[in-house]
Amino acid sequence: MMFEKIVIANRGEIALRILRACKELGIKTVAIHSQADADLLHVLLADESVCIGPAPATESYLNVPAIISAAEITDAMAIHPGYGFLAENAEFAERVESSGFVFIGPTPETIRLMGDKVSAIKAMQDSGVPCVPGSDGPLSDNDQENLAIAKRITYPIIIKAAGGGGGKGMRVVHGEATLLNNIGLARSEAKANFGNGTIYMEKFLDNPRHIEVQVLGDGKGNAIYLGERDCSMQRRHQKVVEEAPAPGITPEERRKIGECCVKACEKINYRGAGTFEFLYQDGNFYFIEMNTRIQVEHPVTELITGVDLIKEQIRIAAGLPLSYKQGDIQLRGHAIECRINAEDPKSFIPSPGTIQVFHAPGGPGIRIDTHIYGGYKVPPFYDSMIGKLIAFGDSRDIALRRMKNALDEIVVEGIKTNVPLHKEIMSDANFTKGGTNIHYLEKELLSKN
Ligand code: MV4
Repeated sequence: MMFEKIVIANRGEIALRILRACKELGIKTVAIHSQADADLLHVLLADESVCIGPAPATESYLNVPAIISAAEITDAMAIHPGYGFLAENAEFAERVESSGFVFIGPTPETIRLMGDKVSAIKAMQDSGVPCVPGSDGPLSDNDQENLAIAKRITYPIIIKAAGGGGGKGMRVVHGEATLLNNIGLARSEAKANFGNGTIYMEKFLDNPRHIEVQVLGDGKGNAIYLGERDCSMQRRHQKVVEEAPAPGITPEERRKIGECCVKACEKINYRGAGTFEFLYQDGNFYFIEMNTRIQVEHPVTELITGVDLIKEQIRIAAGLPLSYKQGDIQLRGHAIECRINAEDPKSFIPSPGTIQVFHAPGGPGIRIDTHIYGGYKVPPFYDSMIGKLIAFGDSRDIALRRMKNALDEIVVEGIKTNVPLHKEIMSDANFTKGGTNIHYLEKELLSKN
């Protein structure tokens, strides 16, 4: 039975994306927003809107009681968290469920299992997903043990926080002399940053690509994979460009790693959309963490599979079966996504303000997921991403050509954006060849300027 009304507990382009999926499914929408976001496009388009607090996210989009109250006073059935904010917060998912609403996402248990990087790795090892050689569990406070683990793994090694992820709380150690001191520092930083001093160790991979696998699970033991995305073009753990499929990955590699992920999903009864993050180096995949949310870059997968991932999330949460069997998933063509940020293209300093002129690019294979419009005021309180420009084509070359043309067409006046950086990336010889690794943008492309 499909929901009648859903609360969209997010803002910006993903809130608009969720609203569009709801409208296609005939579901009424409730837009919650902060006092600074009353002029957001999805707020203007939603059936109902509720102001839940002042601008700061802690007092609005992270304000659990206010979000739950908004669902109660509008008599909604479910809450979609989008990405960021509370999307991977197990306590929020629990509060939503215990308040009588459906959390559109995995169960709180699964969110917690994957939120702890040590238990996530253990779960993956138990179902045969290839992981990075490492400590296979948390580091004890026994110096001799830790020295022996690092020796077995061989240097350089990387120390990570179990409560970390997304690049927070990592330390690379190149030799035995500094290991124990770094373990001590990592443990105290983990405790300070995540309230959890648990740390673990892995072999440090020095030139990996970042490739992630998209999955959908119905929560009843069935799951499918929808190919992979290459997200290696990143700066300080912020993705800039993503694409699907990953250049150079063969159909055989795709099938093998995809089936591994599906087996893991079936074993834990995974419910909803999820992403398995891998490092890819020397022809091998190494699992590093799992994201239990829809991701910013989901459109590139939608374009090469024809699957609407947000609609699937909502259907799964409503207890409906997956719309597809694995055999239905055929990848066609290539998609590239450029994240458009309101920031200075050289300094990356955020550039909020009023958009005087906005002209969206178009033509065959061009999709733009954005909430901005002429006259919209980009607030300074939140993430600087104002949209995603995605180009699809039968080949990577066509997608690339279409992206370059779209970047020449797009007009955003009144604020600075990183469009010039995207033009540079799309014309870069190595990016054009495909397969650049996670260091390329910072070490090669940006260091040239
Ligand atoms: C690594 C690694 C090299 N070796 N683990 C960064 C964020 C989080 N996803 C894990 N990360 C990394 N883990 C091992 N064993 C390098 C990174 C890394 C990275 C990974 C993916 C995308 C961008 C990155 C940027 C810097 C470091």
